[in-house]
Amino acid sequence: MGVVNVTPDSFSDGGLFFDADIAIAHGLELGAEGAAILDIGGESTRPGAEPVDAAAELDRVLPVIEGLRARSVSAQISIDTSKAAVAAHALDAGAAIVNDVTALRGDPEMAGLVAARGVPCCLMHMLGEPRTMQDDPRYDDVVSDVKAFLEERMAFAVAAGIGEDRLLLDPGIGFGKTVEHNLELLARLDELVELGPPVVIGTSRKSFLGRVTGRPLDDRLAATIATNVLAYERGARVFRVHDVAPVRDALVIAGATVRRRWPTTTPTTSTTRTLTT
Ligand code: PMM
Repeated sequence: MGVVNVTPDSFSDGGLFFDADIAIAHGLELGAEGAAILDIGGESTRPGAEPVDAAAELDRVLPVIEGLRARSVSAQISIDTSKAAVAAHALDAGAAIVNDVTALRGDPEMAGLVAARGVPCCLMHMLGEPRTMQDDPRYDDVVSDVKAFLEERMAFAVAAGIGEDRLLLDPGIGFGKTVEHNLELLARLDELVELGPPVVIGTSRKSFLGRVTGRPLDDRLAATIATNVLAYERGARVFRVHDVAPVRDALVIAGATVRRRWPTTTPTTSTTRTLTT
């Protein structure tokens, strides 16, 4: 999953793709690099970020979704929003997945919309809200607490009419978590995989990588790759990243090693070879 943040203030790429044409070109590039999903977001969720209203968010994301669809991008488009009105228009414009960092808690209309449209939906864990989430987050046991939260949100989604087979789960790395919490979640990701739905992981360039390696924002690719490969090995299946090409290569070789099979072209095709020895 390649990230296209159409915001002036996102954590790592804020302002870079705020212009629709530049965002579209970037999305096409990530698609060409092998992204199966492009995650388009119009509201920053960085720690301390102020919310934006639906109209402003739509002005940012709709031209990008329409532009990508008009250029027949083969990747599926996911809309990163917690507002039902934004999701509805994005789906009308050709998005096919809803990525809701509030796990259907942000807007009372969201669950009904996702159920009615029958689209996949990512439920992400966040403690508190972006403005305050990094103010001394605490858990009894972070993995058990996040697991219980995701289980409860799954039940809520299913009760609202969303098929369990439409759900994706995400522990929300960096969303109300200390460095230790993030490391614990990654180390024990297999416990969240037990819940059933595919697990999404988003570590790309995040600040805990900088805290651990001492690297600035623009020098965290190696750390991003390491965490994604570990997450893959522990069962994660969707990897939300800014740098698609290098992470794709890392995941292709990780997958080939685990399965002893490898794709002949890109990870999005089904043609595979099997080792005979
Ligand atoms: N992280 C960000 C935004 N949206 N969605 C999901 N499902 N998982 C994440 O980890 C996630 C997200 C913030 O990262 P960015 O500002 O670098 O895009």
